[in-house]
Amino acid sequence: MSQMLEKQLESMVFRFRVKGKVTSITPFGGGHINRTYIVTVTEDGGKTEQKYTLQQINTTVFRDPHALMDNIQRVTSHIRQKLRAEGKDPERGTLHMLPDRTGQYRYIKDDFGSYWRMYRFIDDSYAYDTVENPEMFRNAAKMFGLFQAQLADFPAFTLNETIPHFHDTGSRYLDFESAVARDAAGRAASVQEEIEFVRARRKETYCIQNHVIAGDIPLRVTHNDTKLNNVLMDADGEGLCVIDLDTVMPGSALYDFGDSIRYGASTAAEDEPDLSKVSLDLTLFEAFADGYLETAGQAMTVLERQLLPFSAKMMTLECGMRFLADYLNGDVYFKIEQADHNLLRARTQFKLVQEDEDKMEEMNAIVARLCEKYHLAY
Ligand code: ADP
Ligand code: GN1
Ligand code: MG
Repeated sequence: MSQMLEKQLESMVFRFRVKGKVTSITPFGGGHINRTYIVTVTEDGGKTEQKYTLQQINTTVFRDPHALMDNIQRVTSHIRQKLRAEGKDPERGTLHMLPDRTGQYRYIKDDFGSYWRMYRFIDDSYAYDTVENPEMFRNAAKMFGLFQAQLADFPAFTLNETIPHFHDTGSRYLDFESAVARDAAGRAASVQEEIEFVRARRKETYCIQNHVIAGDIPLRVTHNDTKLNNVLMDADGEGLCVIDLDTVMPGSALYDFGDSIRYGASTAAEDEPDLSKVSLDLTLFEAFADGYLETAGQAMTVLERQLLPFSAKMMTLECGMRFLADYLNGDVYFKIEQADHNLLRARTQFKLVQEDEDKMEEMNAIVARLCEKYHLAY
């Protein structure tokens, strides 16, 4: 990091309500959208130390940062109240956003038009990029399910849609077809096989959204980006809280479940080039479904429970389409580290979709069995 950037970041820190001396600023995390820095601030000549995460919001992706921060403020306040009522520590159970110096806003707009926010860093917490064992995945599921349960009485419709049609897979399909038609980067001819893979599944892309519109599936407060590394765990591997709340919006619980399976139940990384290493691990699927049904199952409807396995396939197909569309558009959305990064990502997702299809019956049987375990209608 250049010295100039470090100075800029340091002056940004003190535009929030923070006292002391910045002793380090380090880029952190491997997200595809925002930029995150860990900031350490000391006071009393180094006697006390507090860490923060400073984040630059990607305003190309999130066009209304005010609306986004308003969502986060309201959702974290709601969870904080719940935790206090249960005698739990809100400082470890949800994110704490810092106000600016005036106390009026919870973000800063800098001279270049960029938006910044700061959270208290939750000490002794761990975020994992890969599932190390089924128990870890089960604990993450319990946290995402708990998040759902904590917000069950929050009026979902009052939240801002930070990215309209975010998990509307049918609308994502139309975006994908536009990208193919425009072929902005001249890459369509080289990915015909992948394009046809998506097209063969066009009809299914409308399924979940149609149920939501028809009212068969309830609108809930959903996280919408339920990767494993968006749950913080403590040193014993127990879940602490759900983070990365930019995409919290009104949505379906199926989005959260499906996206978690997409990312966490895969045997390989999202950008693994060797597709023979990419498959769906049913033990991990079961661990997640178990944890999720334990904390959120009671509040779910029968149709939601029945569609859990299908949601894994849909969220995976959707993400693959988004990666492929971005590849066709010339890599304008997701951060990339190599020229074909988005194509590699798309290919792992399509391999997983194939796996989901091959193992759909087994996934359905697992959910049916777990519903029996938790005495839930199926
Ligand atoms: P991104 O959009 O880059 O995924 P996140 O908000 O998920 O951004 O932050 C990236 C990483 O930073 C997380 O996976 C986690 O490791 C860490 N992190 C973020 N906020 C906190 C926090 N308040 N306390 C501790 N760690 C955090
Ligand atoms: C992005 O920011 P990050 O890396 O947690 C994306 C998700 C995708 C994910 C794929 C706002 O999430 O929707 O599923 O990449 N977030 C946004 O890894 O588009
Ligand atoms: Mg994240």
